[in-house]
Amino acid sequence: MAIRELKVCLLGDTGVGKSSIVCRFVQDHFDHNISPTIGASFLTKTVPCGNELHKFLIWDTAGQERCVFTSVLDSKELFLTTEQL
Ligand SMILES: Nc1nc2c(ncn2[C@@H]2O[C@H](COP(=O)(O)OP(=O)(O)O)[C@@H](O)[C@H]2O)c(=O)[nH]1
Ligand SMILES: [Mg+2]
Repeated sequence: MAIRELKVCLLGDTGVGKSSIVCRFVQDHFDHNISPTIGASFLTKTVPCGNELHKFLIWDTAGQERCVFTSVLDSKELFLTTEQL
């Protein structure tokens, strides 16, 4: 079965729920006491989609990035921005 890689980068202010969204997507879990992200974290999740497997490569940023990630941004295929929930 073919594997398609999808790169995802979450951007948004600290505390708006980026890591919680990732946790729900990857582990189907919500943690009321989730730890603040330091720097950035990287997670993957593979889900079947038709005749393919879609492998999500997820960069979850800390929320304080302004310029550091500009060089990374160009290579990502999907950006999710979050506002205060
Ligand atoms: N009530 C509620 N709290 C949330 C939700 N999503 C995240 N939180 C809480 O908001 C806080 C910050 O979430 P976090 O995912 O760490 O935000 P991040 O800094 O953007 O990664 C944590 O205490 C979470 O438990 C939500 O949908 N509902
Ligand atoms: Mg976080």
